[in-house]
Amino acid sequence: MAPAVELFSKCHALGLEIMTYRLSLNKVQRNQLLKVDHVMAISKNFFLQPEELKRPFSRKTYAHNPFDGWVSSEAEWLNPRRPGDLKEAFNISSLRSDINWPSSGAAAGFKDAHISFFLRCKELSLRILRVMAHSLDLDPEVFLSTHRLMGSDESLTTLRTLYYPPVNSEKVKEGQVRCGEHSDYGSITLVFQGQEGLQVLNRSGEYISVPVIPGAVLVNIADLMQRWTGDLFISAVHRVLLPPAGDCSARQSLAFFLHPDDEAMITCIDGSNKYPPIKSHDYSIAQGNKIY
Ligand SMILES: O=C(O)CCC(=O)C(=O)O
Ligand SMILES: [Fe+2]
Repeated sequence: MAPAVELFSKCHALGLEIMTYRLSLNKVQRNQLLKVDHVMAISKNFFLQPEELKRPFSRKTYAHNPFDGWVSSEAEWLNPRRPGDLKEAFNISSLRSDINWPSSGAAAGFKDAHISFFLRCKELSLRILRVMAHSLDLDPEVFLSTHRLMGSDESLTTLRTLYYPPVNSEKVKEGQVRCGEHSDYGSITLVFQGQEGLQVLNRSGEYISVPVIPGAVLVNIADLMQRWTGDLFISAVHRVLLPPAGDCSARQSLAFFLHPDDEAMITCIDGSNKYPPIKSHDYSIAQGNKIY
């Protein structure tokens, strides 16, 4: 059995004790992914600019997708029971050439770096979907037919670059964290951590810290994949807490949220009605609206 198939099969057989999987890549893939550092460096240049230079790219200024664009600190709460998350983000879902992405000054190269990273993640995620289907003894193409429109206005698949600024402990509100507890809504998410901080909830109800392993990509199962597979894969609840007291460092990460195409109907693959059929776009928009 190929190692990646075995990895997913084992996770499934073990009852998904840790619901996030690490996928180690071969040398060629690793070289491609070294560009992670480049994408993070360009993102950081964008985030470190004064607010007035970032505001023109704010979320909601893009007609094609209400989630695309810059999200300022405390404007999003992934756990609505906590105060706003101490992070900034920039979301990209459409690769249309007429979109007004940051391009001048410190943000030169932002658009090209992110678009090419989006395309690399797209290719990798299709391969992962094939492996996941294989690990469940399903037709390897079963998930692919509904992931054909990534990068167009008919798919919510999103590349998100995240910047967690240094924390000023005197200004932190009660219960405030860098990224509140949540699961992602689509099919899978690829996560690239620049620094540690991400924690994933296991079946025993404990949060486990996810180490940073050079050359490894983290694959998080998201909600629609759980519904689709009737709980054979379980979506991973995760969070990023504040750094330890006295740690004034910033943190960066990149997340590629894979979503089935907008019109795809997600129906349990075993033919059961464990979860009623739902349109991918309807589910994700409803979930997305809860966090702002
Ligand atoms: O920063 C991270 O490591 C994870 C971010 C995340 O979970 C999210 O934006 O959905
Ligand atoms: Fe997440």
